[in-house]
Amino acid sequence: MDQLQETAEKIRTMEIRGAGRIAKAAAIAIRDYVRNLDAYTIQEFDYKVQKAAKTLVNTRPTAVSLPNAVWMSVKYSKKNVDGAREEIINNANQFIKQADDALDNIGNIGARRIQNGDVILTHCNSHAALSAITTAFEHGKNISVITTESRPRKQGLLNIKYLNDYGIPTTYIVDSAVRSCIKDVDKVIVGADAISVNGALVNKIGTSQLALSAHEARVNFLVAAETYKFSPRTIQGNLIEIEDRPIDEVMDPDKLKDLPHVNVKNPAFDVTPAEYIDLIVTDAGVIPPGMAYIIIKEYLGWELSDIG
Ligand code: RI2
Repeated sequence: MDQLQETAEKIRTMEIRGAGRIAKAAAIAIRDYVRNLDAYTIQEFDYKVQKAAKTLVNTRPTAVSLPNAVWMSVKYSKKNVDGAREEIINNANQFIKQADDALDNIGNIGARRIQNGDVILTHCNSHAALSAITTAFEHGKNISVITTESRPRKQGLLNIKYLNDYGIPTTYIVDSAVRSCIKDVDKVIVGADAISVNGALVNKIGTSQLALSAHEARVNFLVAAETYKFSPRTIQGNLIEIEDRPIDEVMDPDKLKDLPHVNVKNPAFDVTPAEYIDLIVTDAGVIPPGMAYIIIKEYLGWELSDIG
């Protein structure tokens, strides 16, 4: 369990971050845990697997990719320990491959939506959004990017390093500069931590303000999201929990000592309603947000709506 606990801690502290990457890290952790798990009975095996799964799922509450990856991995039908072990290892490996393939597919499908000469605005650091952007560039499209800083953790710094390595011209702006820059933008492309059955997007805090600005300026707003980022539980009316992160990500708590009337909030995500989203680029193809239910039904299934 030590290694699994270590991965869980890295996800919780965001040493491993990004909705896709935490899902993959969790699938690897559960696979490796199960591989060496000692259990005399299937009941003991099941108890330990469920406990390990919950340890991973409870690290971050918002990105639905995490419970989807874990619950897709730990399902088994065999009634003996070795059979169940093998099934879980196979499921996890399948998920890991699916996650890698999904990023490539999103790159190719998303790149077709990007035109030569486009200026693309992105927010936070999304591998899925960057896959579409860098693939378009590799296909010879002459594009440039504007990236927000993405306070408080400044994931925009990851974007400028990554895009610079590709040789893609990139401009770095503070989050509050979005509205003044939106007139220069052809498309917004962001990632997703979760997409609900009604097509609403949960993504890094600031995404919904960006979507409002894009809507006002009639700039297309695209979301790049693997099918496993759709939330089956929202079919049953469950809301997606928004993670509140520690305030020391925003400011030094010592500065508050002499300010007894001041409170600091640090919500990590916000919700962008479906009406501000033009398209969702998934690994299964491009959909309007109103088709989110189809993705959940076809690619995730009802089973996950009870647990995931
Ligand atoms: P990919 C991130 O969450 C950002 O909100 C980003 O847009 C989203 O995950 C998707 O990222 P955080 O872990 O899976 O930085 O596309 O809180 O890489």
